[in-house]
Amino acid sequence: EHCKGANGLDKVVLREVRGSSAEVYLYGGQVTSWKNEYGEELLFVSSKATFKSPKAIRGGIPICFPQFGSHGSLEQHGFARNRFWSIDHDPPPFPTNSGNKAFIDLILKPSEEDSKIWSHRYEFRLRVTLGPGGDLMLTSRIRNTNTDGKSFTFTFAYNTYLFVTDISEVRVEGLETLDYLDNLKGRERFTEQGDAITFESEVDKIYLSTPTKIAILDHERKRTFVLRKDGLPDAVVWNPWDKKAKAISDFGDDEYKHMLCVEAACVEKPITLKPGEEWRGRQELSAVPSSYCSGQ
Ligand code: TA6
Repeated sequence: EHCKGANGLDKVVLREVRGSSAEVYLYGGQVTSWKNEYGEELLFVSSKATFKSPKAIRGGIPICFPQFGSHGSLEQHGFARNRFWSIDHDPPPFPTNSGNKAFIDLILKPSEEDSKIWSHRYEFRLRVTLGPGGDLMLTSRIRNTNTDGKSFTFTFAYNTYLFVTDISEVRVEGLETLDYLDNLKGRERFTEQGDAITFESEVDKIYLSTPTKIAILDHERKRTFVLRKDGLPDAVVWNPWDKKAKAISDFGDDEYKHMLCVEAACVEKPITLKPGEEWRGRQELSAVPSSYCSGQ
């Protein structure tokens, strides 16, 4: 279903028979809503989000490409998140069959203006799929279509804003004992302690070479998000906490209590594609009652 969203921006709504749904804006190729079969919203979008170019939509799943963060010559998190994507009506076949699932294919190619800031030709295909159980899958395929023989290099993240009931009651499992780069300390490298991760102040870390499965436990709601990833070795965890929240114009002062970014990413070792080569990166999210997950 293709319709108009906030500020008249085009969006696509995916619905699954049991009642779960997702919304994808062509602006940014950005998922802004993911609801379970009870209609409960699972992603965080700020009440102050602007839905207005050139600012990226604050929440949902912005796509960071071709640069994650501010390390590099491009604007923070690259430009994919504030470009207008198109519906890809005839995508090349995917190896995994999307079967009877609800999905939409989007595509981003560089405009002439874009070529001035990043002088490469590419085709970025994004498939957003809502699985029969309400799982949300994002698959990115990025192809180097340069005709001048040049390779290009990029970093990437699915900047996923999860909605949580109370950040101080949230636990992340799967990242303990890993090395991380601390964005709050100039990307210095540290090693995480042995316990599951909990939150009591600002966090902005890039965990390196993580397991493919990360669990985010929302104790208050007795809900566990399970994030699975493929082709994306790193995982970013971010919460701005109170002080940083106040400094972000499109983010409410107290909203940090209700969000946590956990992001399948590729940051430490950038990806290089030769002309004709394609890279694929996938993030899959499911939300299940916590009891369901215990002991796993
Ligand atoms: O994903 C973590 C992060 O890179 C943080 O460093 C923080 O700045 C956040 O993204 C938000 O960035 P943004 O450009 O959307 O304000």
